[in-house]
Amino acid sequence: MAQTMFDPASFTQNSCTNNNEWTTWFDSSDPNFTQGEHEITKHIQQLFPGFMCPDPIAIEAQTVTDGSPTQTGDVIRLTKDDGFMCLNQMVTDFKTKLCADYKVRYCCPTSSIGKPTIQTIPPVISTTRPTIANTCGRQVITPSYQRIVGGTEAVAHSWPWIVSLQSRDHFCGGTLIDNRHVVTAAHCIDSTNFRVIAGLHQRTNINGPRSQILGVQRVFVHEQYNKKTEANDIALVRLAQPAQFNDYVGAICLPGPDPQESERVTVAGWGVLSENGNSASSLRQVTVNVMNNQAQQAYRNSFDVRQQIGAGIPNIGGKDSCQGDSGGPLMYNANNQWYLSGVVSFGDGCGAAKYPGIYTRTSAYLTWLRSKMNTP
Ligand SMILES: [Ca+2]
Repeated sequence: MAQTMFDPASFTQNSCTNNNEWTTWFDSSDPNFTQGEHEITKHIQQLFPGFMCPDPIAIEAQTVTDGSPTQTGDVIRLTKDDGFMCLNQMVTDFKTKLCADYKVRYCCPTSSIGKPTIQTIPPVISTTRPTIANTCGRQVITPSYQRIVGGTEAVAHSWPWIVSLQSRDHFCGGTLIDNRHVVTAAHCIDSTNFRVIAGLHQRTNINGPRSQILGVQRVFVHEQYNKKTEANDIALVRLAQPAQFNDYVGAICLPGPDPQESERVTVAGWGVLSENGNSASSLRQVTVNVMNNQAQQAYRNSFDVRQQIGAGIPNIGGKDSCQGDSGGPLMYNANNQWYLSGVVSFGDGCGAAKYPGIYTRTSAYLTWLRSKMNTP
């Protein structure tokens, strides 16, 4: 199968000269079985406006691992305007072949790199900020960046997208992805008989001035959620009334860039402080590192890196996240916006060394989430 590395095909590595130059490499998505693998030009322009240009001259694609796109056997399409697409999932005989992970870069006029394609929308200081790509994942109250083994109390309202699912008390965390929808873990849901509390810091202060108590209209649990293996541990909650966005309540971004091995990510929740302990009274946070390799070794039979992320504190163990944090966010900061990279799913105890916490990889479920968000 003919595979083009450059578009236009007549282009070569050395063609990008004179007043043009190659951008940095972009790897904005990971391959998965449902969606294949895509590095979309528009998406990259939105995600990395400082490193991209509005009108690229050419595109180059390579595999992330060995830089050799012609060895993979994937069915691909490459155009500078649309980007890179692996189409295995659309072609008979290729449906079961997982696409390799690709990265792309663009040849751009030097003067236009970093010139945003989309006009920057000025910050709206109102209670009705729209949840478009420019405003999601940005908080008014700056979070603590201290890295403390075992976690630390969060700065109040510095994670405005985190919500508490409560029946009698807090039982799981969740994350606002717009003003009507909360992402949580499938294993958190056994009925629709709970409330969602936004704008919360002290777990029990649900009648506080910044708290919003929101009813539940509908819950979508992933159809392939497997209680035994915790595969597809993701659910979407539709609120009965929209959350009011303000300085204390807002939405996180959906991926977006995915954190790579050993990169830092942050987990926050009211989860128990030690195994079989009590829930925390205030929201807590901990910074951990992506440890997919260790997760693979620790949970050989149940860890799938295409659909899950492993994260913990290398060599020290210490607390990562415990069961009370379930459903809450694994957050990744890229270009000053926070992304919902994972949903707290399971772990072997609370931060035992060599057993990273396991998170449902949100980027593998974007199509699922969007289809549920659009379901009446
Ligand atoms: Ca990729």
